[in-house]
Amino acid sequence: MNRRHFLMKGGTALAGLFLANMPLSLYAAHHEPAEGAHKLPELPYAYDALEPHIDTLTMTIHHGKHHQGYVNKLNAALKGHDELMKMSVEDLLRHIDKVPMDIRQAVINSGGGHANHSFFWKIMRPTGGMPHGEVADALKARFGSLQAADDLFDHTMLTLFGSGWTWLVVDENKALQIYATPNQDSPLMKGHAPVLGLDVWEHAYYLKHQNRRLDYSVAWGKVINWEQVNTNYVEAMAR
Ligand code: MN3
Repeated sequence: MNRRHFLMKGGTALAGLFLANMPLSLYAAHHEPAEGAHKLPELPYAYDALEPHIDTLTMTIHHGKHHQGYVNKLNAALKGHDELMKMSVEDLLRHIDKVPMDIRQAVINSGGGHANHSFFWKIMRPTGGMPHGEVADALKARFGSLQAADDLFDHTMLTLFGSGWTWLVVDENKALQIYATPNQDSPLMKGHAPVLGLDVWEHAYYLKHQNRRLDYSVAWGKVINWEQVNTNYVEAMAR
């Protein structure tokens, strides 16, 4: 078997080299601002910064249209619920059983979409890198090796039917788990803390990779911000 080393593929700083010469303003300038407490976070890098691994047009639409859409729908769902509107989206999801039934599924979908994407942008960066620190040690201890963790993550991602996410989380017993969730369901709803997550909706990869989900995961493996992933792990263990 040809092993792909998705978690172990060091990144390369090729940002910008393959920048398509396209009018970004056509996409970026037309965000509809959300009415309400929740806002679209700025990306911590430019739309073209993850090229050639994650392409500029995908990033532009994914952040400016899809993520903005989740923010807008979350604000719309919470309209008139002033106490809920004051809560962070993470706390809403952690306490989803307290959200009234008539808006609960909307908060799961749109709040989950907002939280998941806000998390996702932060665990990528142009220079990628290799797993290191406490999270690398924990992956080896839990799954036997980084390769075994990599294999399980890819298998979980490839066998997810339909749209959803693949996660590495710290569970309620402070143990690492790898699993998939459907749609925009957040691990926060189970009391789990996300450490690493991959968006496996087609909008995340179809423009560049079409139906080749595995190619997408390999490309993504080159732009993982392992500093942030390690921070996520350390903070989850300290909670
Ligand atoms: Mn997405």
